[in-house]
Amino acid sequence: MSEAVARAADEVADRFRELYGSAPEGVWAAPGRVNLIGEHTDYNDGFVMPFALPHTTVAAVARREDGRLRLHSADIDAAPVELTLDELAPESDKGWTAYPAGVVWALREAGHEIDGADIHLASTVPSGAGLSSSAALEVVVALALNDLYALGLRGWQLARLCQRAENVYVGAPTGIMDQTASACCEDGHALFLDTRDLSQKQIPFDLAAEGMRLLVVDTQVKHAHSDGEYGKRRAGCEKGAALLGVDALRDVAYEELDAALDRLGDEEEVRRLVRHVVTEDQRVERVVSLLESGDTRGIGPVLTEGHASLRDDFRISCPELDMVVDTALATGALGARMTGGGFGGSAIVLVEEATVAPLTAAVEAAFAQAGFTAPRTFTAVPSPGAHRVR
Ligand code: GAF
Repeated sequence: MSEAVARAADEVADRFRELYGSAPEGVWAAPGRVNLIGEHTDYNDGFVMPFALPHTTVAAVARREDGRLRLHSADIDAAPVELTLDELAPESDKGWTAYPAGVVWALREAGHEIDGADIHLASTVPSGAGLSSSAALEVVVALALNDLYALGLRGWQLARLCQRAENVYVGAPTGIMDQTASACCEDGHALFLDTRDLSQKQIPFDLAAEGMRLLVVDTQVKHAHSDGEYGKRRAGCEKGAALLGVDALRDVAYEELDAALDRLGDEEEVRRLVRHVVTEDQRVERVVSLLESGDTRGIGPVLTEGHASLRDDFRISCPELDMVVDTALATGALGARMTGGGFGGSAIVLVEEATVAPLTAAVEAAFAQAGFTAPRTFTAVPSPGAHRVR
């Protein structure tokens, strides 16, 4: 376990005692994620390849027997929020508590007996940065309750319940990638996930050993998934699948893409969405085979292609994300692209170790010159998925 997580666990346990007057029964951690490749493919039954970040949400938790749920976050300077389990209702809450409360609601709705809980949370996952702070929050609560109530659910089952919490309780129409990444990723690996059946393959991903780094550049442009544009893309993809007579765009083979696009006739917007999803699935498969054949540097151009597709076909980039990508490529990056849902958030940059400093400086200078808020850059190291800390 990392020292940072151990320290965070001590802090949440201490604060839990102050807030609730007794010790927690345990402390759990769940990470944010960065997605290497496979964007907006998850709700099309396609492929994704995220890995867990060292940034985590930690939760100190104890059961209650009175049907009450008490929630507190280290970020909020107020008393715990108190809820009654029987009164939890979808879309009744627009604040941060909707995520943990939604998980409790989804567990109970699925027939699991949860009698109540006291929860104190703290997170180092930047919020609104496209790094899955919401999924980390959901998964840590799901895992803690799974352990305490001995529900016996596996990581992918918890991910499905967390997705349901987000879709139905919170009201954000997201896919399954982020929750599965947080629940199932492994230290030192990227997760090749088939979102249709949640089958998984852990792919070793140790860039430092090969003299490279993956930088995450948080543009500081906040994004939100419930605000419409994400849902519109999802609806457009579903329309494309319906027009093509398939269950999901995953079922359109890359080799049949041109014929499929012809069949879409003058549905120009749907054509662009379909082209992105089908080519993106193929990019994930290319990245997997490049990594498996030991050609890690070869994935750079594939990442960059992915950015062009998200920018031009899916149309979810923004000037700040494009600036990171363009500046990084002009400064010698092996590849770069936006990551996550889009409309802000973060970009990733694959770079030789020696280029990290000049590239970071060039991106900062470009942002300053454009009058953009200064970006925050860190090196992403594949880290453990959700686990019990103590
Ligand atoms: C967000 C969603 F939550 C994911 O499900 C996924 O669709 C992603 O955007 C885009 O790949 O993170």
